[in-house]
Formats: sequence, structure tokens, C-alpha cells
Amino acid sequence: MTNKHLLALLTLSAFAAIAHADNDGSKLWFVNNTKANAKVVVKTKATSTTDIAVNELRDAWHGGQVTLERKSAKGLTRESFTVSQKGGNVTITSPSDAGLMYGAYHLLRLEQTLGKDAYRDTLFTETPEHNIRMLNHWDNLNGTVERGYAGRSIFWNKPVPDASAVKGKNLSTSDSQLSTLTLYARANASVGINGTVLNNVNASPKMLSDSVLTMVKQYADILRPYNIKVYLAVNFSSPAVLDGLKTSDPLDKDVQKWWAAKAKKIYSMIPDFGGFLVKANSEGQPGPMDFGRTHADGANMLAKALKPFGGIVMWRAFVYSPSDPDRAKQAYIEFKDLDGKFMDNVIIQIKNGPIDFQPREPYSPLFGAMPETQEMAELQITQEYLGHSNHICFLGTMWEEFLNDIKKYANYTNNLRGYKYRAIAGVANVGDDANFCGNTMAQSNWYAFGRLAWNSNLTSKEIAREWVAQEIGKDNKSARTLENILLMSRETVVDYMMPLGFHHIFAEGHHYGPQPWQNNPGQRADWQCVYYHRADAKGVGFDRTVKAGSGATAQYPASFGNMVENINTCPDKYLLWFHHADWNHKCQTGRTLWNEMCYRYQNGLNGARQMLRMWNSTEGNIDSRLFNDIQEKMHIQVRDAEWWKDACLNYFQTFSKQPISDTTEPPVHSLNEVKKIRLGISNYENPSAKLLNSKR
Ligand code: BDP
Repeated sequence: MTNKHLLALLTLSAFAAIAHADNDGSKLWFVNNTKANAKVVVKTKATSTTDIAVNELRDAWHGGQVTLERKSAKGLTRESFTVSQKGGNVTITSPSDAGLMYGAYHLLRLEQTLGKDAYRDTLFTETPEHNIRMLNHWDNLNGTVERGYAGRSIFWNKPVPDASAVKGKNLSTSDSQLSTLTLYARANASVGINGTVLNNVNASPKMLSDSVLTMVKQYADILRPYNIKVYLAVNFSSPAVLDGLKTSDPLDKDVQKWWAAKAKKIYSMIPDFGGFLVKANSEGQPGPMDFGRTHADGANMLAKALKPFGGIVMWRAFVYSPSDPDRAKQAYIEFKDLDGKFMDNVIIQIKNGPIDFQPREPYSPLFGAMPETQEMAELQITQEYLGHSNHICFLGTMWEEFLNDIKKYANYTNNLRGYKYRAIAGVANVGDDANFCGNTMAQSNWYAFGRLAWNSNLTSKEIAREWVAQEIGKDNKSARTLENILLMSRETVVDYMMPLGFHHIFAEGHHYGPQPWQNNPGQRADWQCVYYHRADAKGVGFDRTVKAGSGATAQYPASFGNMVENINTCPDKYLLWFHHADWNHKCQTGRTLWNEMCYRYQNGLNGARQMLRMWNSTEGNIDSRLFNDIQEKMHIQVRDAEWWKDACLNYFQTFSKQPISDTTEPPVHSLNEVKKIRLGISNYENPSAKLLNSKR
């Protein structure tokens, strides 16, 4: 790692003008904080957390005096804060130092987004909707990041020392890593993220070794002042693999003792340790079912070990054992009957959709299906299926759609109210690149996740506007343009990749480009693209109706299930998710399915071009380094949109046997050509360098 973040930290606010003129993204959404010298009074014992609040306000708040005071009031939770104003001066109160810090960041956000007088005559209270708002890092001990497109891990970028070397020693974190982690912590705190899982769900048993725990402790110490707890993903076989126990069976007494002792050890080092995240019996990971036990047996055994210390278990529902020929049904089948069997410090962590972070999925039917069980959503911030860090794709809109659906159909708000642990997780897009996220625009997704975790009623438009204001300034002529680019981006990506309910027609392995023809004999059927689209001479799509298909629609409440069961009421955006529709099926737009497909892919390509044109129009109003960086990405995005359109229309045309519609540009790449494209990249590499050259 270089000193890029050290510089960013040092130059924050003090040299804001210069920083802005050379925007490499390292300052995240603090780039426009200009130097202030605010008066800040703390009516509370100073702590490292209040110090953060004071320093941030002193450096960047341009309004009147700010007073911070710890104070409880009825109806407030620990992290709530109240902001009030009298005679130009502001008071922030909260039951905790963390709440005071959140109040400080909120005040600064108001200044940046609305102007420094926005606080005038205000009295308002903010209480986070979720009390656990966390990032999941899919970081490996060797420094790689699974599905990471922003460099290497910010945590595991150095060799883990062996146990004898660390015994009794206090390992120091290098200055450059410290500055990276400090900027990371600050960014999280500014949007209210209060937890982080430091490693991949495909977890190495070594995570729980003494030497790794020593490093975890260091990270916990760095993050604590920012009110961020650390959590670890654990490998269910750790007792056997790490310490040679005969088994890792959750009902075995020695195994239980092992976990209890491990928990005790962790808490002796990290008293506020958050808990464990577990991927069990999924994609080859070990789990309780290896021993004939259930998910509940496994989760409860860990929960029992953590309970005396206040820790929690987040047990993932991303499982798909072949209990049913339709993968979209499998997690529900595996979990539904376990409702009520989990301890009260277990939360079932469910991906937003039933398959796997596709550009668009209907919500997972597990939400709301386990009324006696705490559930939490897992969103993916990193763009595994959305063009990695090459495509500009603002996810606020995607998450807004999902959250609205689970509120409407799955009783989310009520369920959440009843939970002790109201949690939400986002798979991080953070790496050690100077800009942390692979490109500056992708920072908006980290930002949006935090804001929605705090308040899921914020609209994507509000969040986009906030982020833009902090990134380029609220009075910048191009602010609305950038906001519009963000707001149209996700639908554009859906259109050029997988419109109309198409899903999982990605190239295998890296999931970057299209490969709808993928069909490897001898492998699991549900790892093949043809399994998902089922194209034939009659039509295309996965019939999940009760009437004629897999019956997945019956896993939903009637309000949603009936709507999507009927092809006439199923929204076009989910058409091919739930139906095998005829090529001549009449879509809600009035076009036939085939013509609608032509229209959508063209629309996606047009959208990508429009985003580029809009971005070009900002030249001169945007820092040139940022402008050039994003312009380069958008050129790739346009090229890829063309590639997707050509690959999908050419391929599906071999089934529909219909001509490309008049309003659609004829493909520039033949089916043979696109089939030859092999990126030859692993899950970890950024593919930008290895793509096909555009013919345009
Ligand atoms: C898929 C990813 C894979 C993850 C898995 C998971 O392709 O890398 O390990 O999900 O969430 O999206 O466990």
C-alpha cells in the first residue's frame, strides 16, 4: 500500500481547495469540506468518540457555536440524536457519545447539502431504523477480495505473523494502513454504519487462530472510537481443522466447549466484539448438515457460546441444496420449517432476491415467512453482477425497490419493530485502491447503503442528491446532471444486461459479460445459463407458476404471488422470472415479447450512451481527474452494453427465428464472435484490460 490515504487524511479540509482540484477519490464524500474554525463546546466528559465529533465540526462547520451534550430522553435509543437551534447556535444531544458523533456528521451533511443555514429554526430527532448496520467484507487472509474490484484487502494486506511471533507483543499497524482504516472508519461513521465483518463468508478456519485474533483486536481498537464493532465470518469446521478435534458436530460436547472457550478468548481481547457470520452448507462450505444436524442446531450452538458476552450469530440463508428442481425455491424450503427454533441472538441473513444478487430479482420469499425468527437483509454493494467497477450503476434505486417491496408484501416494518436485533448488511465494495471503490461513482453505493440502513424511507433521489452535493457541490451547474446519471443508471444496466426478468445469463466464474449459451455437460444444472432462461422454439423464461411450472409463486404472500402467477398481471420486469412466455406474447407495452426484447436491449445501449453524453456535458464543471476517470469507465460501459445487446439478441434469435425489430440497430458482432470472447480472468481480477475491442 502506498501513502495515498495518509495524504488524504492529512490534507482533509486543511487543503480542501487543492484536494478538490485533484480529485483521485481518496477523500470520499468529504472532498468539499472547506476549512472552518467552528466553536464547539462539549458539556460531557470528552472521549475519543466526542473528540471525533469536535474535530470534524471544528474543521468543517461554518455555522454558529455547536454544543454537544449527552442526555437521555424518552423514546430515544442509544444512537439517536436531537439537533436544536437557538439564536444561531446549535445543540446536539444524545444518550451516547456515538449519537453525538452521528449528530455532528448529520449537521455537516446538512450544511453540504442544503447550506449552513439549513439548521435554522429546526428541532429534530434522528433514530436509526436498524440498530445493526454493517458491512460484510469478502476479504481473504491472503489479501485478495472475493468479488472485489477495488484492489486488495484493506485488512489482510500483510502476512499474518505466526503465533510465536505475536505472543506478548503489541503489533503495530503501519502509518499507511492506519490512515486507510481511519478514513474507512470515518466514512462509515458519517453514514451511520456501526459494524463490519472483516473477512470472507468463505471463511478460513485460520481466522480464529491466536495470531489472526491479535490483528482483529488491533482493528477493533482502531474502529471503536467510530462506534464500529467488528465481527468475523467463521468456518463451521474450525474445531476440527484448527485444533484437531475429532469432529465439528454441533451436538458434540467437546465441540461446544471449544466454541465456548473461543468466544471467551475473543471477548477477553475485544470486549465489544459483535459476533459471527456463518455460511454453512452452501457452495461446499462445511455446516451442521454434514453431521445430520439442522441449521438451527448449528446456529444455536454458536449463539450459546456468544450469548454470555452479548454476541450475535448471523446465519446466512444463501443455501441451495437440491431439495427442489427450482433453485429459487430451495432456501425457503430449507429454512421455513425451522421458524421459531433459533435462539434470540440468531438472525437469519437473507440476500435480497431468491437467486443471487442479479441486476433485478423479485424479493426473496423468505422475508416475512418466518414470523418467529429474526431476519435481516443482505445487499451487495460490490458490483459482482453489475459490470464490476467498470460500469456506473447507482444502487440506491435497486435497494429502494427491494425495501419498498418487502414493506408492502412481507410486513418488513412491523417485523423489524418486534426484533431485538434490527440488522441489515451490505457486501462491501471497498479495497485498497486510492478511491477505495474502484471508481468514485461507486462510492455513492457505499454511501447509499449506510443512509438506507439508517433510514430506509429515504428515497434514492434524496440520497443521490446528498451524495452529489458532497461530491461536487450543491451549487455546481452539473449537480442535477450527475444526479440524473445516477438515477437512470441501474435501469439502464438492467436493460442492456437482463431486461424483462432474465437472470443469470452471465459468463461463468467472473460474472462479467454475457454467456446465455453456457451449458457445461456434467455440471450442476443450476450453474448453467440455459437452466435459467430455458429458451426454445416456443418462447423463453422460467415457468415458476403453480399452474404449470415450479410453483415458486406459492412461496409468496397472495398479494404478490397471485399478481406474478398470472401472466397478464405479472409486471413485465418479472415476466421471464416467473413465466415461460411465447415469443409473440403481448407485453404490457403492447409490443410482442421478441420486439420488446429488441427494444429493451437497444434502450439499455441508448441509456449507456446518454449517460456518457450527459457526463461529457459536465466537462469544465467537474474536476478534470474525476471527469477523465469516469469518462473512461463510461466508454467501457457503452462498449459492454453493445456487447450484451449483440450477444443476447443474436443468441435468442436462434430460437425466436424473428428479425431484429426496425427500431433496433443491427448487431455489430456476430454470434460466433461473441461466443469466442473468453476473458480468462479469475473471480478476483478486474477485466477492463481484457475486453473485446469495439467495432465502432
Ligand atoms: C455469490 C458469489 C460467491 C459468494 C457467494 C455467497 O459468486 O463468490 O461466495 O455468492 O454469497 O454471489 O456466499
